[in-house]
Amino acid sequence: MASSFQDASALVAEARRLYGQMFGEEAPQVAVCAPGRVNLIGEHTDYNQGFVLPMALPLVTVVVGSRTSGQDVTIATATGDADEPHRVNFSLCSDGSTLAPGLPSWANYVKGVIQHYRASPVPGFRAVIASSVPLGGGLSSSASLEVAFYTFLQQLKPDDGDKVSKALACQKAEHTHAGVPCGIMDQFVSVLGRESHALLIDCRSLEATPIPLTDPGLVILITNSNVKHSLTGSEYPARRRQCEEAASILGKDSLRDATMKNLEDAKDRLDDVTYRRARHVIEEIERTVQAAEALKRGAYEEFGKLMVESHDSLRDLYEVSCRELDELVSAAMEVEGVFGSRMTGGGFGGCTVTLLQANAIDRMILHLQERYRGTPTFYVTTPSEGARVLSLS
Ligand code: GAF
Repeated sequence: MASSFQDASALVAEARRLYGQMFGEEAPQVAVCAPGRVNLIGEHTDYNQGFVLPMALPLVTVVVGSRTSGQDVTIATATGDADEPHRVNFSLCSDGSTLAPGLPSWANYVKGVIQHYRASPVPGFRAVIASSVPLGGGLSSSASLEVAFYTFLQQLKPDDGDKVSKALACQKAEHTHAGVPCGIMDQFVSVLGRESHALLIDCRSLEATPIPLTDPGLVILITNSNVKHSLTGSEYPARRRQCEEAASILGKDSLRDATMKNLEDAKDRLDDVTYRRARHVIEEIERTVQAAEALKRGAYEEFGKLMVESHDSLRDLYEVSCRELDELVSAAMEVEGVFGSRMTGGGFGGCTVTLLQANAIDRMILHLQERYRGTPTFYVTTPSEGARVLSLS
């Protein structure tokens, strides 16, 4: 059966308990949360200024805490990796070296957000993190942590920016403090996600079109392969470089401006790998726009077909899938009532997303459990709201 997960109020209760243990009787002043995301289609297109179609999840990262009078920061996490300390202290009043990335690695996301916060300097604080977003599962646990902390800092000392500048600051934190040259998708949807809607995001203009996803006959199933995914290796930056190289050979600012005709005309000047990377991006941008149109019309068969094309392209041209994700997608496509399935997020492990008829959900989960050689986790999910302040009463 699908996994149950703690909702935001259960996570707040958990974080408050830990806060009480760490800081005595004093109650936290602020509670906020920010969601993880699942991307329905449009993979590795965001840093090429293309389109993406993600939705925010009910899986969230919660931060509770209080402003303090000094310039010291103490943060604890209820949900970090077992092999790293769950608590960190640092001071804000130094030469800045305490905000340099270091260990524990989860604290780097927080340090990055402090560094790029638009109303710096930030005051000292105490905070506790609790999250239901699986770590390294390709559902943007890191973006949800960044955006949750930014939202927390806004409660301590308001900034003057809009929501898009908030997403951009969190993206910068990921670049400078996690070393991942990511696009804007994850932070954007974690800030601006809308309940009952997916967002078609134009990653060049940073405008988003909400697309309703409320059909009770439709289910979105996330399957975590439980193969840990990490974008901090060299593969993600390498893909980004290959795309930039292809755009430059085509004489374009980005692959968003390139057509398949441009690519075919320049084929002799590109090596095979660069050609395949560029082809994935150019076709995936087109697929994403078509998929958004199909979703608006309720044309789920068409949407599903585009999802499978996207997966095949990520597997064969972009080479970011893995055996486990391929196995899950193939197995999902064998079930009656499925519309489409694909890997989601950066790749190299993590999750698949599957669109299916609501009445097919039980047989889908049973089938995947039977066919997948690993141990999957399932989330039946709906589009949720972006980052928000929570009640402490
Ligand atoms: C990761 C990145 F953080 C995103 O910006 C995006 O590039 C995605 O991989 C692939 O579509 O989640």
